[in-house]
Amino acid sequence: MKEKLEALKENALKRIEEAKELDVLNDIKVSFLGKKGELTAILKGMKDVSKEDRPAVGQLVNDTRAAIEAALEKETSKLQKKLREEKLKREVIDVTLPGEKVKMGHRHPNQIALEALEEVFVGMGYEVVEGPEVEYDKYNFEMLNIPANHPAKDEQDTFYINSEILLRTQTSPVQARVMEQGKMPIRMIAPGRVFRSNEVDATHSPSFHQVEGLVVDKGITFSDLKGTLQQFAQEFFGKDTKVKFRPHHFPFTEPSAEVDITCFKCGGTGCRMCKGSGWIEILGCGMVHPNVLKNCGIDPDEYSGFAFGIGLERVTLLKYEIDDMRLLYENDTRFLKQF
Ligand code: 2U9
Repeated sequence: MKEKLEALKENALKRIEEAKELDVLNDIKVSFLGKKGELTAILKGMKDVSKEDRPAVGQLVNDTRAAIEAALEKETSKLQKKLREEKLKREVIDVTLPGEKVKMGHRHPNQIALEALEEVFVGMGYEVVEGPEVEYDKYNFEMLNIPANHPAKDEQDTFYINSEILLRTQTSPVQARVMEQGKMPIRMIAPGRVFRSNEVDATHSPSFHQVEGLVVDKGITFSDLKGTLQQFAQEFFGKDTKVKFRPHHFPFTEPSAEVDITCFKCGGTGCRMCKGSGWIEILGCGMVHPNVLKNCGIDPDEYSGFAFGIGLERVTLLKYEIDDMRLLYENDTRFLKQF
């Protein structure tokens, strides 16, 4: 028995020493110490050992097991250390290599123009308010004094979801919703995406952006509107900019006007930018129609207000002298990063 155990130990230690992989060490452990292992088999034979030899043989079995276990543990940690070192060597990082360039995004020219525009109006005490792009006919047309037979309501011009719901054609419904809440005074701008069934060309798109403004308080007059827009034009296009109000018609304002500014390129003498006229049209405006005030629950005998609408793409194209609106929607970074 003693010789058998000695031979077994020697064999085990030799195999452990020769093992080059953790899996092999595990196989050795199973084949000697496992349930069906060689040492376990010897233990089972203890019943044949005489009573007086049993303690000594038992001790020998335990010593053999301990020796094999110790050798396994030592070799396992040796192999683990070796594998770790090899892995570290393999994964060594050359910190002197040039890094990969992180591609940075860029604000869209529309967004740059919008932020500049917001800054002007926030500076005058206006709030920036946003609203839903999918609207009720009621807020987009009815409350704004746009009658059912108005051409803007034609399916050729407006994207309808159903007879009551549509994609807003202007951001005016945002103002209608604010007025409806009845908190006076109101001094707000409503920027956002609007939709019209337009064919795509250099100056039109089925989806574009507007910034509309609204002021409602006691005693607001057309002079307030003129002064406000004059201030805006000077801050946004340059301090020498002059404004001109031309009578116009909108269903939601009365009186209404279109506003031209002196050409910021030639200063008003006439150039390619202003098509020789010296003036550039930039927005529409007017005094809020009494019907609109009434529709939104405001007493027109007590309150008055002015409103204006700016096509964001239009001022972006002007500000950066871009000659085709489609460039704003193509998201070509070679174009976008110029601004
Ligand atoms: C309320 C009452 C009145 C908003 C206004 C305009 C004039 C205007 C155009 C600008 C460029 C449309 O996108 S565009 O072609 N808009 O000329 N918009 S007054 O008037 C309002 C708004 C809300 C409650």
